[in-house]
Amino acid sequence: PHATILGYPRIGRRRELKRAVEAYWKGSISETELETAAKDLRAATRARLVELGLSASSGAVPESFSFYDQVLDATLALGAIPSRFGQVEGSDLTKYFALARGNADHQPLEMTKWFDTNYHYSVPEIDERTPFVANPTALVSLVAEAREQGIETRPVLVGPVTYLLHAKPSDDAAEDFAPIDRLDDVVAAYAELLSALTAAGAGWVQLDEPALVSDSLSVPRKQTIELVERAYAKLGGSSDRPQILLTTPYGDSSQSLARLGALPVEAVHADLVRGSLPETAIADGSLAQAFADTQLLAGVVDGRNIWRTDLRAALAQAESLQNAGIATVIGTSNNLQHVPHDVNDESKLDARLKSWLAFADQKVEQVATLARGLEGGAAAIESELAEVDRVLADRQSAPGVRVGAIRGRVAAASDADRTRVSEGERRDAQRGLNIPQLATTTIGSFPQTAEIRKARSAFGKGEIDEVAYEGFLREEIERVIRLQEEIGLDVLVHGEAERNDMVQYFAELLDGFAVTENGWVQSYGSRATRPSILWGDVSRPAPMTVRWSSYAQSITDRPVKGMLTGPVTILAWSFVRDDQPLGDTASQVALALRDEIDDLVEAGIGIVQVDEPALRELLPLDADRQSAYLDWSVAAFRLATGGAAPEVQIHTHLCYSEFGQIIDAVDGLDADVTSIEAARSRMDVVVPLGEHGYSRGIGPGVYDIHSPRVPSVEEQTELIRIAADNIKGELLWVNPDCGLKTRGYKETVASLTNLVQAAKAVRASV
Ligand code: THG
Ligand code: ZN
Repeated sequence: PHATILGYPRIGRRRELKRAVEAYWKGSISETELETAAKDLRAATRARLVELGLSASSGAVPESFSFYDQVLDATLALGAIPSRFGQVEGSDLTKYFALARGNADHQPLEMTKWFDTNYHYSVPEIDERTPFVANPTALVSLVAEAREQGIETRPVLVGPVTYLLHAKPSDDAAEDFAPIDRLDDVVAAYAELLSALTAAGAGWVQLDEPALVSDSLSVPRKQTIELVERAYAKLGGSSDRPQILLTTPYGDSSQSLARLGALPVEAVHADLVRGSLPETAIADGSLAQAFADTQLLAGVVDGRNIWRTDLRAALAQAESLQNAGIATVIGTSNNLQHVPHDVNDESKLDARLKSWLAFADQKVEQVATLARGLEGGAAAIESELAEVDRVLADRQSAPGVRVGAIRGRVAAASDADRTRVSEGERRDAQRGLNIPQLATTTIGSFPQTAEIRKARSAFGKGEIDEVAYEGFLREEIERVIRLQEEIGLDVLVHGEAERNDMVQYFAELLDGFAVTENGWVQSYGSRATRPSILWGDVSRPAPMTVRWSSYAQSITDRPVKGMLTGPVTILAWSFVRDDQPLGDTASQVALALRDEIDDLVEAGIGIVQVDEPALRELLPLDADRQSAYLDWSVAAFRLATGGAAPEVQIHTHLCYSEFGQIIDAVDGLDADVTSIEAARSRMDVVVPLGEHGYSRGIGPGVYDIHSPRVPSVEEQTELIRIAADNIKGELLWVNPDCGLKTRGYKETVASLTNLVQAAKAVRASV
């Protein structure tokens, strides 16, 4: 292709897709109306991409729309409907949403993280008998739709190896079955899809194979490349197909790049932001030889962050490939679905900060600019290069980007600052908190009612003043405290009614962060978040949570937990500056939180929870980089919490149960109590914890908050018993799996009442 991007945000500049899809789910618009809204959105996207500089011919415009998820799209295109769904009546779209969201009779497909991004995909369920019958209807109609618009488009599909390596065996599969065992069958279905695309007139197709850059999959990387060679020998060998672009976003494919170039495909992409150039293979000519008949799509524009690209450096990377005799095309490192639409939709951002930023539309322009540079040399884009030089220099020297006092404090932080007295000494010091065995608590948030959202929005718009808003929140806190007392919980929370989001709330109060108006990024399905922008040195101009926590503590005799979001999670769910190591940035955030903990304790709070649900998400795909990551992330948490006196009990919360890979790191956090998800896996985690000899407080969730179902006393009693059989009563806490923010009050009260009863029942018998 010509200069291109791997994909573009599909939710719409004003989340048009979210609105249409949710209206359809509610029944307020018809399927035809939804299809029309989607068609309009796709047409607007294609036109915009051409306007921003992509060619309308040669497949430069990717067809990366999805109603819900691109992996689910592949499942439907392959006809791989799990047999547990039986015959779903209705249109393709009805089936699609039944898999995505479940229906009256069926649980939805599970959702999980896509590589190391904040995006969640629908996990395919495959067994020995899963049918693979190509259903090209949706793909083919996109090609026709684009042609009507005068654009020769490039359909995009998750590739066969990545698809199967991200599937799980269905419940019907034999013990020793792995989805990748079905590779040949799946490849045959892909071949049919490609044939149908050729018939529809598609000149190019994009097949994404990021599995090639990951060490976190069920097969080792050296086997992944062999699987890819097998699959593409077959797919590429067919003459009845469009030209193939094979992509490897999210990491480093330099080790396998020459082998990919030798495949019978027409173009191979490399992520040159996360990955590197294979210098030796360039120098000895072997890369050029492998790419003799293949284009190399150089992913030099970063699709994972929102900073303006250093165009000179990007051009130099692409030129070094071109000068080595390789047919080089400019592209992005990955699909732009992970960044917001357009910086120009932000009217409230500081103008100077704005000039440093590039969202999806600006990244497309950069790709087009670099393509002109690659063709005509640096001279052809001199004014753009000069502009970026100016912007980058401005960013270097702008006030707030480097603050001496903050840097000095980080530099002075020592291991002693990250180390509390021994666990045993702390446990003794904390006896004054009078916490019973099998203590009951919640994770932090209580239901966010329509009333709460209304009040927050009214305050945001200036419709009610600070005094009125504060009064509202105090009443809400008092209500939540009384409710917890009535239910009989041991350790209370204030409920977090003041927080829109557990990261954005802090970003709005810390220096060094900015928040956006329209910077939505899809998280899963119709849901999105607005990641904050961490642009400068971080500090805390004033206490952030003390008002709410100390008020809550002042109206009850029971202990109230202070509630903070940890440094790693704040980084993971923001767009973070790219001009210094993440670990340095994390230390700054940690020091701000450390001061907050001091202030909370000063105000009479004896227990502080520092949540790190994203600790595992940021774990690098590349095995070589994992231990360095765990070092700085654990160090940041310890810097945040290490100043707490022995009497102060530090809690943390992690939103998952499979922490086998990081159990030593969790231990290294040195928190007094850790709550984790466990109900859905029926306490599977407690056995390995017992075997590991885990000696800190632990709260495996006994109430699955992901559905409105109310777990009975018996059910929760059984889970607590399993936990108590493996973990000493003194260490064991009883709590839900996660925060209650997305739940309604009715089921919350019923479930927590049962939880307290269940804890009492087990307490009486241990
Ligand atoms: N906060 C942030 N990032 C996150 C989570 C979070 N990433 C991972 C995980 N949690 C993602 N989960 C969700 C769950 C719900 C929603 C988004 C991500 C959601 N969003 C609303 C929507 O799209 O309608 C918008 C919310 C709003 O108005 O702010 O429901 O907790 N930072
Ligand atoms: Zn959680």
